[in-house]
Amino acid sequence: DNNGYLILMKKSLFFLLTGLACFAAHAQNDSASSYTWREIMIPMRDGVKLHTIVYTPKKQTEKLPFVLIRTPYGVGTGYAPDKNDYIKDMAADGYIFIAQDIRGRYKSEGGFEMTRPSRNKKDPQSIDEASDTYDTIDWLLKNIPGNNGNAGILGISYDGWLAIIAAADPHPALKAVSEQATPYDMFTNDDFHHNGAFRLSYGFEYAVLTEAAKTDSLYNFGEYDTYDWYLRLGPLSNINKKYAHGSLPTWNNFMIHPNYDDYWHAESLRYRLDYPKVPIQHVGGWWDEEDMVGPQEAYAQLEKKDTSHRNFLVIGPWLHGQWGGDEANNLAAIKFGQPTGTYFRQEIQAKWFAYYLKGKGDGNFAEMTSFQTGSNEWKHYNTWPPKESTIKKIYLHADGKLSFDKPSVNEPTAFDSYLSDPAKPVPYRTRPVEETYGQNSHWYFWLAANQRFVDNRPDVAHWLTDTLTEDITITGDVIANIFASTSGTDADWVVKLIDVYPNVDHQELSMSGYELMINADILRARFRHGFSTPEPLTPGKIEAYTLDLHGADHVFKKGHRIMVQVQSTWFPVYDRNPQKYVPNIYEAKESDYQTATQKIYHTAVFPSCIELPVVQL
Ligand code: PG9
Repeated sequence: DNNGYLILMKKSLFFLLTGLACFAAHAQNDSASSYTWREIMIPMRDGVKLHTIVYTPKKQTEKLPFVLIRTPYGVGTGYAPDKNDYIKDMAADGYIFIAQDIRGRYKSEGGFEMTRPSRNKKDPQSIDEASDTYDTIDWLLKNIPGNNGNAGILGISYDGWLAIIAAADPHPALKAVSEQATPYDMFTNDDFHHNGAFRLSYGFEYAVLTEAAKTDSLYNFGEYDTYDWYLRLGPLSNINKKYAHGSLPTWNNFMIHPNYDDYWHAESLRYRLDYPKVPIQHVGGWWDEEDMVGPQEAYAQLEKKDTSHRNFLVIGPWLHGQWGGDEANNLAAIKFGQPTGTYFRQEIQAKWFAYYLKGKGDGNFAEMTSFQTGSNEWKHYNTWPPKESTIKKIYLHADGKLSFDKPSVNEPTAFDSYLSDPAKPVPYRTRPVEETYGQNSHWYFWLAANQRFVDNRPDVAHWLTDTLTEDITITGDVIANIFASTSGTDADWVVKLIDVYPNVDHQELSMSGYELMINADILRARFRHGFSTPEPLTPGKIEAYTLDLHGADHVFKKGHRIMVQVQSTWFPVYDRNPQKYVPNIYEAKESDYQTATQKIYHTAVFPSCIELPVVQL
């Protein structure tokens, strides 16, 4: 319901802008809290001091471990640890909590650098976020009495990235890490690009948020529906020409690094993670609108070298950070029938830290804990993806049909076609597209929004199964294999896998025919042979495109249908592809943007399909 939306939205905004880490500045005088706090400046190896808040239980009867949260979003407002929904279940066990502003943000000294690259270890004065965490832990062990010699770190999103970076180069006292919604690689996934397609509104607004000032800032668009603003903007170069004037370092880097080059490698976890050096838990949401891919990829990469069983994955039915404070009985309109967020914080997060930092509990954690949607049950897997799933291909057919039968026709006309017009791009969510972190923003839920709002657009193709006569469970990775051609020389392909609810739901009318996206992603076709080697397309040539749609754990229920949608714009979260090949899209001119006729094939030779990891019962 709408009220639920609003409450959740405000909470998410609060989490983001105050960084979840923000325990109480006023807790010192809070007689109802069992924690006191003090504010200190901790010196790093290069002399820069970081603003840090130390929260200690008022009655400490034993030596306690440290739990750190480091954040760019500002510490010092919010609630005491035992009043903060994110960590209150841990606070009940007793820890010394540490909240720190990272370099260059809020009350810390030094300069901020977006997802700062690794330091040069030959230079002892050089710093990065791992060395700042190392120096902080070192200082705490020596200067804060009553500690048990262990430290842990957790955090969501940027704070989660900071946690995994600390684990990549850890202090010996660091014994437990929970990275939650970390970005993995900003060119291939997560906040700034997906498969090379640029996240325009997110990239611009996030650069403003963190780089326009030392504290968080929102851009003043002067209008409510930013879809109009971004469309009127025209070519991307206009951001600097008209508005930012070169003042946002991250935006400037977007403009000069159009391909997957050393700049992107330097900040990517792909090149920074080796093996799990400390026990690490990766936590993510199936509908995380910002960093859904990060925890899945980081887990998969470390798992290859996890010889001592220290690498774990947890994914729930959540939007970005929802597990950090919400009961999460539902995600917008989608109901789970139980408080999945509370369960995570009490049964998974608190127990994880109690075991690794305090030796409490049996340490019997599942390799992968997943909240399976559709069935609405928690599941535990010994491997991820589970070996029990087998790939079944679901194929596109003529007349908008989707089925497990491979197409047998071979007529050259066996395709669906649409005209993609960059002047009228498909909105990624219903308009008005409010500023990402602005008032009343629906940004947070867009991946779980009803896709019916676009399924009858002439520039969105769709295919649909018959009504399912039995449940179909998919657990594992979903991959799209699309055969397509374009009349242009570059293109974007967006593929969505959708659960279509029954036409009429008498119990809950608003869910009738709901089109819930289960997996979706975008590929910028110039990068089909590699993200560092863009290549133009040949007009009319049919090519195979593979899109990793990432993990799912979902039951398409009997009575539902499965839908696939394909489109070539997803605006303004993704910029418009000019559809004419230019060496650098960030330097494209207005006149480079052109319409293109897209064809998606479904013949025996070009059988477009989605690979589903089906669990056979
Ligand atoms: N998604 C945000 C972010 C993380 C890391 C880098 C840039 C952006 C966040 O919510 O913190």
